[in-house]
Amino acid sequence: MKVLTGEQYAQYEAEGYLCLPCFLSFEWLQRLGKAMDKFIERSQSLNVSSASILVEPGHTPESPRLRRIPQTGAFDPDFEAFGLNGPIVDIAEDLLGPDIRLHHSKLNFKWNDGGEEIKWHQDIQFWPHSNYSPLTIGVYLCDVDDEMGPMGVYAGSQMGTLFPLRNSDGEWTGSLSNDEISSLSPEDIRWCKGPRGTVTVHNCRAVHGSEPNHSPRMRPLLLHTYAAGDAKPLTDIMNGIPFSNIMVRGQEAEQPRFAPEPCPMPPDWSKTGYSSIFASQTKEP
Ligand SMILES: O=C(O)CCC(=O)C(=O)O
Repeated sequence: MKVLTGEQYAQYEAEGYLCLPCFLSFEWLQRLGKAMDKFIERSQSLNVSSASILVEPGHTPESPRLRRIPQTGAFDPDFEAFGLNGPIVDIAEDLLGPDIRLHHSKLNFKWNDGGEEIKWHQDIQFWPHSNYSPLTIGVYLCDVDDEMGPMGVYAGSQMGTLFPLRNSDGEWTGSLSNDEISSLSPEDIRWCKGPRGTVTVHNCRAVHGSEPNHSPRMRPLLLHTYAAGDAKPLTDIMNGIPFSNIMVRGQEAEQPRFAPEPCPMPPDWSKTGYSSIFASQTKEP
């Protein structure tokens, strides 16, 4: 093991998530904080979203409301270095083994005074792979408390049902229905929060989400999804997208490994393009 303890590994296997308070070094937090600040500054010349900065409805140059930086490493060298070989890649190696692909990355801001909810969902149906190794590692770039919409995970849900993320008419919603949520036990929810530099890990099958941020403080969460080298993506959602689908350690497997349990598929986004979980969950274009 490079950075995790045996106990942490066992917890991830059993519960499908980890929350590691103050995992990141001060030096990394400085570098990532400066990178984040540059995007906030740049957003002050934008009226609408750009390729590198997605803004919330209500954003103005004078009063920025950032929603997300997609493909972080494509737009900033410190984000790039972090995703390719930062300390979170050691966490990925402990959990996935030596062969690791970065599937994608993003910085979710959840701006203060109303930053949006992310409804309960599982990730793998957005981008099915041949097996269920993919996991997402998050880093809070500010202190995060209960009021700020921390990410919540249903512990153990990675071993349960894979929900279709569609409504009763079969339309894609990108989230669990109320009936599906009520099949889960609320006492299993773990809210992942902590000081700046706290790291979260969740498996691609784990049911997770977060509430709106009504606090006066924004909640930036830098997210990277990694998969084992033998997990083959089954859709082309990330094809041609910079800083996505790249091996960061070891070798791609010559033969993918297929898990026996089938995965519900998302809509065919090959013509329209995929925009974001926010669009899926709110029917924004
Ligand atoms: O930003 C969050 O709170 C959760 C992010 C998430 O669930 C996702 O992007 O899949």
